[in-house]
Amino acid sequence: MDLSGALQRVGEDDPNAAVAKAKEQLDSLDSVTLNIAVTGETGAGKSAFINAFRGLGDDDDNSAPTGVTETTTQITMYTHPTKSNTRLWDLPGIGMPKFKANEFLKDVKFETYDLFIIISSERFKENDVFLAKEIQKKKKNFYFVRTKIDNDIRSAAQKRNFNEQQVLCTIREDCNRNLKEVGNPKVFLISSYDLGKYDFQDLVDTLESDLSEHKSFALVQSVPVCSLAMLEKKKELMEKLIWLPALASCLGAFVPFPGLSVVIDKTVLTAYLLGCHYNLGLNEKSLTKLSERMDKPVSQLQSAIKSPVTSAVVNTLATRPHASMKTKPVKSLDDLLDSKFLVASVLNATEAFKATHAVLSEALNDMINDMRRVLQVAGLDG
Ligand SMILES: Nc1nc2c(ncn2[C@@H]2O[C@H](COP(=O)(O)OP(=O)(O)OP(=O)(O)O)[C@@H](O)[C@H]2O)c(=O)[nH]1
Ligand SMILES: [Mg+2]
Repeated sequence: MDLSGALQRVGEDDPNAAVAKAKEQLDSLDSVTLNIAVTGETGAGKSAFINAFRGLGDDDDNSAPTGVTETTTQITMYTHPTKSNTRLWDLPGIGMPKFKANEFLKDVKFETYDLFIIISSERFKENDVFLAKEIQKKKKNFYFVRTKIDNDIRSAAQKRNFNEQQVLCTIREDCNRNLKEVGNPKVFLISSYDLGKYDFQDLVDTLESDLSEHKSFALVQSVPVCSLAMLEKKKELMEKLIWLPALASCLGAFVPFPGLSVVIDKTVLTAYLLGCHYNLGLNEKSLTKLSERMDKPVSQLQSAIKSPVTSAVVNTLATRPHASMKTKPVKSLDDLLDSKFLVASVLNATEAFKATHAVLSEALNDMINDMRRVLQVAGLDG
């Protein structure tokens, strides 16, 4: 996209006003809230799903307590660790002694939630169908998730003539049998302990297409990079939006005298790149989580990170130098950006936008390639 395309997107002819508008739009993208309610019977796997969605393990700090004994007894909100305006609500299922159907309807403020996920680890029951109908009445979307699929596959694999697709198909049909009354909705089969498998990606795709543009952006930003397919999804979204920080960073670029040196707002670029780094799962916490899950040393995953931009982000974030960086000097993100703009000839608004767009695209592409290599090393590239 060139400058005139970007100006058209924000609906402004005046470049200076367009920059201000682009900043506003970036802020509003950042501040949009997404409220996902997760409900289902006790032990169904609500809390484990919420933890997985937040990229946390069940034992992490701030994770939702999980267990075989009844643990969720009141509505609890969990914010996303890096995207605090994505909220997951742990809703005890209907039918629990403490949460009878009429009390549930009274207590649950339907308008709070953008969508409902109804979880079961078995067949869906009368209460699930009842709830879906109530949600339907309130004109909200609901999605059925059949969880703990890894358990089903593990036990089925013990049998002769095991065929994974066949097992999944049988579970799906079995679930659907009880959901005819609510219009035969699609049932998403997932394992909270392996989101890269089964229907999690399909669930995210479906939610994304049902949500408004801003909310779907919040959704895709917050889902963990559990597979190569999820990484590609994030890449697509980030590339689609790159024109916005590119335009927003053209601060002072539009001086009316051609030939005057222009100013690029590095704080916008830096904030955007730091956000991408988190969203792609390149931050230390996410890599540690991935290393635990895939049983690979974190140093091995980190060795897949080759781009100067990712190293510069890590360097900018680090309070102490990283072990792998002690040997080679690494630029800060600020210095790296300076060196990129030094080679670009930025004399006017068109060139300023071209330069910020190119720098952001290249940096994003480098980070995505880093994450692709990390996934390969982790064994998640299949
Ligand atoms: N194998 C496997 N176990 C799971 C999965 N999801 C949850 N579990 C286990 O199932 C048990 C119950 O999960 P929770 O997430 O605590 O269930 P819950 O719906 O929050 O239960 P309550 O809080 O009692 O309403 C825990 O022991 C989890 O470890 C999954 O996808 N796969
Ligand atoms: Mg729970």
